[in-house]
Amino acid sequence: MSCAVATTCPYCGVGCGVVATVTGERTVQIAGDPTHPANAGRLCSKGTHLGETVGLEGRLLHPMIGDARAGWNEALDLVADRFAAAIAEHGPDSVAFYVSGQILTEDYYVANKLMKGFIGSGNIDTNSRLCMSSAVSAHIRAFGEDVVPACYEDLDQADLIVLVGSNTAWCHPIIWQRIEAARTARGTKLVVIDPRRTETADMADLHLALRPGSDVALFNGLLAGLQARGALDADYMAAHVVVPDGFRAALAADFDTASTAATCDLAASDLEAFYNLVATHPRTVTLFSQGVNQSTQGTDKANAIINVHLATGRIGKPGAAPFSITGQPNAMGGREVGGLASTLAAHMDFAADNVDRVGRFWVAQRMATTAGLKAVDLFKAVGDGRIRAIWIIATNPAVSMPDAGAVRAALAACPFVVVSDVTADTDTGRFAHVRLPALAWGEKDGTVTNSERIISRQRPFFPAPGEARADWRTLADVAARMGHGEAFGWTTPAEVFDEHCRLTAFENHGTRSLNLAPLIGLGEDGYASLEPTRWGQDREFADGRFSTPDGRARMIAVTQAPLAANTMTLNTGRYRDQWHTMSRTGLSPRLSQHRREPLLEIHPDDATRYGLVEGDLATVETAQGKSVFRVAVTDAQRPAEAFVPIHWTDRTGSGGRAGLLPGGAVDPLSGQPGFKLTAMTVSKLATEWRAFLILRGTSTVEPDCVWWATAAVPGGRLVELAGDGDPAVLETLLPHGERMTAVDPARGSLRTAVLVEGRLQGALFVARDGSLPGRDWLIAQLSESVAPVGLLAGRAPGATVDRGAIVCACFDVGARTILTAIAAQSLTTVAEVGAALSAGTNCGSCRPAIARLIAA
Ligand SMILES: Nc1nc2c(c(=O)[nH]1)N[C@H]1C(S)=C(S)[C@@H](COP(=O)(O)OP(=O)(O)OC[C@H]3O[C@@H](n4cnc5c(=O)[nH]c(N)nc54)[C@H](O)[C@@H]3O)O[C@H]1N2
Ligand SMILES: Nc1nc2c(c(=O)[nH]1)N[C@H]1C(S)=C(S)[C@@H](COP(=O)(O)OP(=O)(O)OC[C@H]3O[C@@H](n4cnc5c(=O)[nH]c(N)nc54)[C@H](O)[C@@H]3O)O[C@H]1N2
Ligand code: SF4
Ligand SMILES: [Mo]
Repeated sequence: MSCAVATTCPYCGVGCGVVATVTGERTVQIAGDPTHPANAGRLCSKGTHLGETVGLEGRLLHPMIGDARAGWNEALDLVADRFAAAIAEHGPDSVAFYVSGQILTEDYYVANKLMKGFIGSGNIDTNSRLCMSSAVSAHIRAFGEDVVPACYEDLDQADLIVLVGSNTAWCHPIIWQRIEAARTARGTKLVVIDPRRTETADMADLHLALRPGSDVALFNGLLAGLQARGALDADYMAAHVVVPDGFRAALAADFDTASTAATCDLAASDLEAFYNLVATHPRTVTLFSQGVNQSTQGTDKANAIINVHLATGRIGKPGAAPFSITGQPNAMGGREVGGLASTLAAHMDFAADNVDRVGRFWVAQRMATTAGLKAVDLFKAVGDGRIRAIWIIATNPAVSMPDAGAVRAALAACPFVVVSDVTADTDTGRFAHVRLPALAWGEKDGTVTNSERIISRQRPFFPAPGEARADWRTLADVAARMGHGEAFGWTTPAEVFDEHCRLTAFENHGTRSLNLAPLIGLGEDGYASLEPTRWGQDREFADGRFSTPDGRARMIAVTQAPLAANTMTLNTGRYRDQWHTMSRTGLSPRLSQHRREPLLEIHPDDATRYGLVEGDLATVETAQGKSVFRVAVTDAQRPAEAFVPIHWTDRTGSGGRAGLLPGGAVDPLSGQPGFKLTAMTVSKLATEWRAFLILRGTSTVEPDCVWWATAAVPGGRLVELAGDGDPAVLETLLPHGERMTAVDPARGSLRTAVLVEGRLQGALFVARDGSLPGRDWLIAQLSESVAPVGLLAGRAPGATVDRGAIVCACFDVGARTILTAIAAQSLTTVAEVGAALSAGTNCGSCRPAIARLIAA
């Protein structure tokens, strides 16, 4: 028997509806939910391949104390005792929670209530600090409340979309598809502002590859350019906005196009084109994400963008809004419950009347009265011993925090570390004294809120595996053991949700836009059948009233911070088909095909300067640390600027560790780290040999050599390696079986394959002159029942070329295949390539890449 369950994708903040149909014990068929307003049935590559990530391999299924399995009672007693002891001895601020935009609203609510109402500290922060806290600060400064005014329909209705610091085609692909549709349907113009020529930028009408960090200058310049063109809305400002004295005069005096062009390192003509586009398109949406937020001037950048919308009255109207897009599936839900150290609860801050109000609602025993430590400061406090017990839930800070080496040292020195996760072996989990197994997507039950304020249900379709439990329940059990059983006595997530809704409505009187009164009293049945529901208006502030005491928005006078002198700088970010520290996407062979290794992307001039060629290994070093990456030379980078991905961990490679590199400098208002701009040096790493290893099955290896990186492939794993000395030691990594070996001393090559009953179990190919065959044909032999003769040639008899790097993950189509078809069949459009090869016709995530191949 199988039945379809409507749930929500666990990856990005687009919040797509998913229909899951269970087909076996741990197997499920995934489809987009045609009735969900966020995606209307579409899914990107990550959503499409969710079914490949729900197996139980690698799951944490039992509580662990140290390396020993423990019972829940024993583990929960220990956590409660150690937290209580630290609080008794050193006060409430000696403990902390570090949580995540990937837990459900119900989990978040319980964690926040426990820390701020019963432990009595503000020390609960979240990975959302690293993600969109600058947008939160900017919203509060401009609107008086952290409210995203827009909805996705605004993208369908805009005539101009400006993407700032957002690689939308890769990171929010279903929003990207809506943008593509709007361009087709109504000719919407697209401007992309990003120092890199991403696949998103490649598709734009205008790409402004600005100097990193210069966004404030750019948007101040835009405002001045609009003023000069008479494109500001004086009536709107007079009625609804507080404009600082002298602000407009200063704009006219300080921002001529030539000086803005110089600051931003852009052509004046491109700036004029940008100003003209904005001046002539009242329906403008400015969508922004990490190129704005993850900056030591992130809040100012966001306010510079919002200023433009306030000055033109382009807010609260169809197709017109500043739109901060969220990264994680429930980043927004976390903001709603108030799970950031700098907020209290339900869009209230730590003002005395709010502390009193929330305290009465919770019947709190010990209210926090001031904000707690923000993530970077919080881990510093762990490091210097002020925090003596920390509970980390659904995030991997040993990888994802800036200066992750210092975070590791802090965790290693901390007297008591608890980690709640779904994965048994994570880089952070290795520092835990206690590990608690959580329910994963497909098992957990609750709500999430997406970027456009739509609350959707995540519904379970698998039973809880092993002894895994919902995070909210684990938190409530610990609260009960600390003596707060009554306040934490819910029996279902519906009861937690109801309490959260009641707090948002409590003594609200229209002072907070966030008011979930319509969702109070749903009961178990109403909660079970809850349809996606947006809170607030479709367009907030449509009436021109903001959440400030006088109802007016605030324009903020922001000035461009000085930009550092000319050194090589490092930018970090995401790959299309991987999610963060790869604990789930890394399990999917299809998703792993897009980029199998962590690459250092650098401009050809820099490659020449540092003596690097495509495929070399290079060490990137910053003041904080160093790590090794594979070199990819590309003119999509500006000179003297390099890019690396954030996804690789100690579990997936010895290099590629982006988190070790950025420093701990943060935005002074939001506390968000400046992940995108770090001074770096680079040097070639020469090794005596290169190798790759193919292994059947999912077991992982952590080889001892200069460099390695591993990826899931169909039927097994691929490991790329490089090292010095005798490579024969690598043969110990091969499984047992019948061995075939070929050695070519002249070329310094060694090739070994292991067969069992004729089936390939593993293969090791080593070369000293760099001449290794393509991997794909050998990987395909893992799926054959009999390995072919001539296996050690590494390619099919007679074959000379492989299909190239995989472009379309859904239909497994490589770049060479696409290029050959384009040439042979004279294909000129993405649609024609789709008709010929199917590539790009399912999730659509690879369409920008196909367009680039056609252009080439
Ligand atoms: N495939 C995939 N999708 C994801 C995620 C994932 O891990 N993988 N994670 C999700 C999460 S949590 C988040 S937060 C989002 C992030 O989504 P995005 O913000 O789109 O992703 P990033 O790659 O971090 O950075 C975006 C761009 O900012 C640019 N940038 C760097 N510095 C500057 C600057 O000074 N000014 C400007 N204007 N741009 C700059 C970078 O070059 C980069 O291309 O993605 C979400 N979606
Ligand atoms: N250099 C650099 N660093 C960055 C960024 C960058 O652009 N550059 N981006 C930052 C941003 S925006 C983000 S959002 C962070 C993301 O960084 P992290 O939050 O550290 O990354 P994830 O891999 O998503 O970690 C989630 C963990 O939670 C587990 N998990 C999943 N679901 C559940 C659940 O329901 N319950 C529990 N208990 N565990 C669960 C997963 O197994 C995984 O171990 O990285 C930040 N770090
Ligand atoms: S865009 Fe992709 S990753 Fe994001 S919610 Fe939708 S299907 Fe999931
Ligand atoms: Mo994020």
